[in-house]
Amino acid sequence: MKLCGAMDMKFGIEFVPNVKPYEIEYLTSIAEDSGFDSVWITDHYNNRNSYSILTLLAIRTVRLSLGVGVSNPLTVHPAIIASAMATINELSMGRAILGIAAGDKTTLQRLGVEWDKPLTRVKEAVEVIKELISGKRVNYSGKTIKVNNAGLDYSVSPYPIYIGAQGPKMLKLASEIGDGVLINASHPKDFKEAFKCFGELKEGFDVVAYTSMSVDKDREKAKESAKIVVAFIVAGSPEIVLNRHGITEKAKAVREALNRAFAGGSWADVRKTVSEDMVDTFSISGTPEDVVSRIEELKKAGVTHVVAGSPIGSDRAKAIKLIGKKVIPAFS
Ligand code: F42
Repeated sequence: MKLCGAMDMKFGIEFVPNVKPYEIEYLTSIAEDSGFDSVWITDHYNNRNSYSILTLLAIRTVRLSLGVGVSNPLTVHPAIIASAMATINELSMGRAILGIAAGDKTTLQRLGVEWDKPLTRVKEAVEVIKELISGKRVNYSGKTIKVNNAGLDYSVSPYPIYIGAQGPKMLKLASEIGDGVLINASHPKDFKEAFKCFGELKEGFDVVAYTSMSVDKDREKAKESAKIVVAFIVAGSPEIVLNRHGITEKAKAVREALNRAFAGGSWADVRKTVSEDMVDTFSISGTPEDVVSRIEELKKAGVTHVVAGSPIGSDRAKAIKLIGKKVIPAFS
């Protein structure tokens, strides 16, 4: 499977729809003009709706692949996900990619949704979605999903399904049933570990580094801009990942500073707890040359697609253009 404009390394851009839709549209059009291959919209109930934003982008772009990154089958029935993405696929003339995962545990808890059998749910949801988008009527009786003679009553073109995965079992599942995997990581060590979890990979399986990126001609400015995002990643990372990078102790200070900031304290203090090695571990930050060199390492580790996520840069429009001018051409 190839995405539009496929090269040795594909490039995507990620937006969190916590800003006005037309800001995302504007930045996406810059990304399209700058040579990116894909755009991904994150999905959380409290932000603007990801499918609505993708509808706007389907109409206003011509080339980019359009991904939801990611939906989950705990808050939305898989048949609704299948149809929403089929509609985006129709509107964009075949550019849709469904990203699906277990959903963010904390966000789901706010809705009273238990993280009950999330791995099984993702597996069963993907099985049902695949059947539905191949035009079949579906009878399915799984442990978490039941579907009785359900079908989509319009002409549907199948689209690729990527699985968002962090844990070892989810990574294995992604390699078995996905067309690609979205891994929230920026460091080659984390991809080496992920590859140990995969089963045999099918031809064209897309290994996506869903990263935090911060690019600027000024290295210090780029790294400084990444610090708050990196603080959240550090605070949310499991012990096994912190241990892998030797920052378990330092991570405690970051968590404490974040708690203080949420209680009315200072965000400048949060920045102070984020060391340069944390920035280098949990983001791709620096000059375009620094970013190229890190992506070369990721490529060696088996990554085939890099998605640039928050903060992208202190000025996102400028940073997207800089990536298009100095980073993407290095991999063409
Ligand atoms: N979450 C969102 O809500 N919105 C987003 O936009 C979003 C984007 C995103 C992008 C990339 C990415 O990698 C993740 C992203 N996420 C997003 C987070 C995602 O939804 C998940 O929260 C995150 O990937 C963590 O999930 P995980 O892949 O680690 O899987 C969890 C469920 C896990 O614990 N997995 C274990 C493992 O080893 O993989 C397996 C757990 C298991 O075996 N469970 C059994 C089962 O059947 O589910 C039950 C076991 C029992 O004891 O009952």
